[in-house]
Amino acid sequence: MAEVPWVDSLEEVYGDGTTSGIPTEYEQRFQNLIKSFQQQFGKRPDFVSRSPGRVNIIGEHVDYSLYNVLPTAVINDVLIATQVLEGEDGHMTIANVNSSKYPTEDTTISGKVVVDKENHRWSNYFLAGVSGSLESLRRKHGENFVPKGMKVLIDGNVPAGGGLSSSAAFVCASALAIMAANGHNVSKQDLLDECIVSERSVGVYSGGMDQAASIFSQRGYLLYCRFWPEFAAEHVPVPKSNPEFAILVAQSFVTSDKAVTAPKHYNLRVVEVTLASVALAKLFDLTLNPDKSSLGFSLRNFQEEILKREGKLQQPQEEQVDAVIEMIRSKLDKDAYTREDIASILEISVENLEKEYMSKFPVQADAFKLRQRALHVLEEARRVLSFRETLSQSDSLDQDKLLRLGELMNTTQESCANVYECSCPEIDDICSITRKAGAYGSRLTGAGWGGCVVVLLPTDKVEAVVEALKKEYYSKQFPDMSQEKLKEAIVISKPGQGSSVIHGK
Ligand code: NG1
Ligand code: MG
Repeated sequence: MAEVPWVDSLEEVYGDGTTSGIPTEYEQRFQNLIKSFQQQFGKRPDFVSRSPGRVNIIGEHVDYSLYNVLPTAVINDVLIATQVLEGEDGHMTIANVNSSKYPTEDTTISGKVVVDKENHRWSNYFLAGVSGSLESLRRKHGENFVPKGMKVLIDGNVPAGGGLSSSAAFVCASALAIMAANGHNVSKQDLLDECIVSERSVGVYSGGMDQAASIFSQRGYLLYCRFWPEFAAEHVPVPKSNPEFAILVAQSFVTSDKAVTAPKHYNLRVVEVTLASVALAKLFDLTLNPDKSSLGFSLRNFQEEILKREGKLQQPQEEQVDAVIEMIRSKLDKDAYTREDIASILEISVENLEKEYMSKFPVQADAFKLRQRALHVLEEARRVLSFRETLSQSDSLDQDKLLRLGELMNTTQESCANVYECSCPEIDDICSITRKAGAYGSRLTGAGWGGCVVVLLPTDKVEAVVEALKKEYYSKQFPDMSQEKLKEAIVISKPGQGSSVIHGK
């Protein structure tokens, strides 16, 4: 059974490193899961796999262009209590603690797992986890390998479509459960690769940040992720500060389900930045080798090749990024490009353009804003470098540095709203309310078009900011909202622990 090298205790997962123990609700939720499992399946689970949601502090919509990001896991997670069935290979019973909303499903895995994207069922994300893991298990055990049968009971408390990446938490916890059930000693890096592939099977050109944060995060640290030339994660301690600061996450309750809206939003942006990369390469008479991004060509790849040719690879990262910003400004001079415009730059037919860049996942658009999207990515990459630099300048942050970090976050929001066009009026509203009430900075976190806002603020302003949000946002938008829902709306977030297997006790 479970061979994964990262088995955590409940304390390691939910404690905060002090003696204050585990939040009662989390202790209870875990015990209830074990109890319900026993009631439903007549036996204790063999183990529980777990993977958390994440909040991205800075670096929005740059992971799929292979630039660095700075997220961290949150405490909210997906738990999968699992029983391994001997002699019933391939048979999966998939149940949820919330059975009225997510009824139990039975399925048998034999050949390739195809996730039916058209028919969006709650268990698709579990099957997505199965599909990625299975590919890797079959590479090891042969084409005909069938995974062990499993009974699983799932309990997730990451708000769905709320910007904290419930989907990555679900897919990563599922993939981990399959690996553990089949006795596979998976590394975090391999699990990450599988989960990125998995999430693409749901129909999204996923970047990789969410799965990385869900899998690799460590309690008390932010996770600095590099995607170029290979994925690498660095654990950045959260610095002490004077004044003390807090990170708050506020839900807009505008949900944007990426699996549904991707052709006009998320996947379209992936296509736009890919087209910007290949158009720039062509305009600079440069040949790019395919890279690991969804469509094979990223802006980071373009940066590397063009600066190699110009002999500038020794320059600091900041200067390299600035140089590319100038190139974008000088060469991509149209406000919007049609399919014909882009085909003519690339010297291919419109038909081939569509086949190569718009067929795997269809996109719905006639105009492609190559300059604006590329500028957002490079300028955001530049802000991530500044943010990281400010964090590491000294052991402790003072007021000036906190203001600087806040300003970087605010500039990200402006760029997301006006240049990348991935915000929405409700998110803009929350950002301005929190800033007026004393936050250093606030911005959308995750894909946007809804979801939530991450706020950096002095600890002594938390109360004022929460009050302002209740009064100026929640009670205006949702006058009938229950107290319970309101409790879910705002959380003070502490960097949490990444995926692990918890043995049933
Ligand atoms: P959400 O939609 O919040 O899970 C998405 C992508 C990330 C990243 C952000 C934008 C997936 C699973 N997640 O996050 O990789 O690109 O948008 O920075 O596709
Ligand atoms: Mg998601």
